[in-house]
Amino acid sequence: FAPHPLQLFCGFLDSVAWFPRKLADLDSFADKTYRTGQPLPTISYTDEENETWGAVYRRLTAMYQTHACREHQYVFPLLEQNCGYSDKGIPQLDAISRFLKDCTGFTLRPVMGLLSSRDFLNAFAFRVFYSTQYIRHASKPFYTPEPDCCHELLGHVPLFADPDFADFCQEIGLASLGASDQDIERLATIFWFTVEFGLCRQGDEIKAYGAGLLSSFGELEYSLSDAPELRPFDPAKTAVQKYPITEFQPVYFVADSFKDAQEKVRSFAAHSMHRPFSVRYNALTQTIEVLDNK
Ligand code: HBI
Ligand code: FE
Repeated sequence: FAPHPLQLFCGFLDSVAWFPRKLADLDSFADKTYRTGQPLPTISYTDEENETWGAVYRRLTAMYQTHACREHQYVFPLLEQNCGYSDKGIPQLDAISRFLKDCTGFTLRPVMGLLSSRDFLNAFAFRVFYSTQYIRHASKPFYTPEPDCCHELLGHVPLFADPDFADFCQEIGLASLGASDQDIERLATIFWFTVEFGLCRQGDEIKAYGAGLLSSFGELEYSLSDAPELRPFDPAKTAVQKYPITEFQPVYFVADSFKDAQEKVRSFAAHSMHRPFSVRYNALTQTIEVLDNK
């Protein structure tokens, strides 16, 4: 056989963890719910599930005008116009994924539960987000310990439609390809304090952009009160900050902008991570190019 162009010899790849180099490689992750190219499954939600969604939707959207960053506020009405977002029922992943693809090239894949940090972060290198489709139990509409569709669709999705935020997420994903276990841990912590619980400076104000905040009315209120400690986002420091996972965060990190945060993560990956090569995403072929020029 002639070798496939992606299989050409790269000696240093033997020394790092396997990573996806083309989009369809994501199909080999542990969760085999979905294969590249398939339509996204449409779910029939029960009346009770749609009512839980409606209660969460009304409560959170009432806070977005005062608490959410401007990018989230800009995109949200577009999701109502284009993707069926409303308090009447849970919107479907297929329409949302097609909308995001038009905005920033992001696409969604369905997933049954938590992936490993490595698999979950690696997918961001391809602008792919793994979204759960189930919803929290109706008995506790304002609490969930695990991601559910309220968290994914109200917290994460709006920001993936913003070009600078999409670039920022992909930068974390690219840094995670072939990273050591210790570096994956550091990137997962950066992810936690940005994509999940990030605050950002907008003019004279601080606003929320993290999905964990934008999907929890209690913590959204708390995060912008006087109670928590705020520190400037700095990847080297943020990456080693300890955090609780079942209580409100005592510390939040504030980004100056998504562009600035992306630049900082890029520099962190180049100088503070231990990888014998660098990578680049080729959007035309949807493949990762491995560069031997570290
Ligand atoms: N898997 N499906 C899914 N959703 C997440 O939000 C998620 C995950 N795996 C790991 C993870 N989040 C984070 O805790 C970080 O490790 C990236
Ligand atoms: Fe999340």
